[in-house]
Amino acid sequence: LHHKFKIYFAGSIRGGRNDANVYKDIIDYLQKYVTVLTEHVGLESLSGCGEDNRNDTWIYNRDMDWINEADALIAEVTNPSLGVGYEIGQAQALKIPVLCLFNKNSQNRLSAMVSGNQNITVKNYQNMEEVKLIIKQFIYNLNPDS
Ligand code: 6IA
Repeated sequence: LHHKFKIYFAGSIRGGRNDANVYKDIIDYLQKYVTVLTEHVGLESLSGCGEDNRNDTWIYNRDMDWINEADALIAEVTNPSLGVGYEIGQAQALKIPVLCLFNKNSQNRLSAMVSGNQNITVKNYQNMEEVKLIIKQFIYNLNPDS
């Protein structure tokens, strides 16, 4: 694991910010080992309307550039989000490895467009300790030499 490794972290913004604290914990953990391109996703100050001083075209273009640059995409998918689903599809089209994390204590059911996709890794978790182990294994599998 090394900091040159770039991770695009995806989590719901306009889809709802109920799990923003979880995104922040995941980003904090990732940043010990790798570069996270999207640390704003974990900002508690980012409301459901988000970075309102920037327009949506700018946000879309920047995020697509970052996905292009990323070595892998990790998405927290418990709270449904159109943007996160779109990013997962885009990463997959670019053949970038994708890990999706789903809290199995949630009442939500994960979209079959994610859970049924054999090309991406979907892991259920119950707590941050499990998330950390899953992430460590995923990154290690991508880059066992580091
Ligand atoms: O549909 P959603 O808003 O839930 O999509 C969330 C996903 O799209 C995240 O993983 C982000 O990477 C991306 N995304 C959505 N909105 C933004 C944003 N500003 N800044 C950066 N990435 C974003 C918020 C825009 C806004 C609410 C003015």
